Amino acid sequence: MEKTLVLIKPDGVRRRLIGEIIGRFERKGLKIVAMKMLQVSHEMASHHYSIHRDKPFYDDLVQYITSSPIVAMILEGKSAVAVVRGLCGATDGSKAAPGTIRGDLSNNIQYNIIHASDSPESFAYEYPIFFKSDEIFEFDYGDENLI
Ligand code: FUP
Repeated sequence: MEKTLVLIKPDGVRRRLIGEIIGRFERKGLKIVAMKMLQVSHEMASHHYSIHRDKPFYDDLVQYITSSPIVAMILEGKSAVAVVRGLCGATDGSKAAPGTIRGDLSNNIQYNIIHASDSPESFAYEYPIFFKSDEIFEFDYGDENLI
């Protein structure tokens, strides 16, 4: 089964939206195989966002993701990368479709609540920044035949 990394960013945590967001993933049938609350360091942020290093918004992005705790999780499921990106919606909350997390909960491109890996390759690069291998679980919910 495919895995993807999700970060509930500082605005999502500070706006008390953790439960709302996790509930959407659970209801979709994704499996939470790792989860923690943590403070992102400058070093972690620069590693995670290295692809954006030359962008004009890079400094603001690093300042923001390190400004207060986040919730990181790894979700597993069929086509998890594409399914979770679809649930998140477009990057800019003011343009994201209603029904998506950003479309329903954000109206801003920077404060857009959530990060999700955009490819299996991105997941492979990103997840070790946040999780050690023994923090990722293998288990069955028991409802897999119904999802
Ligand atoms: P996404 O894959 O949808 O999370 O978006 P990107 O990888 O393109 O951008 C990463 C983050 O940079 C976004 F979540 C928000 C921020 N960003 C800006 O602040 N301004 C921009 O113009 C584009 C992205």
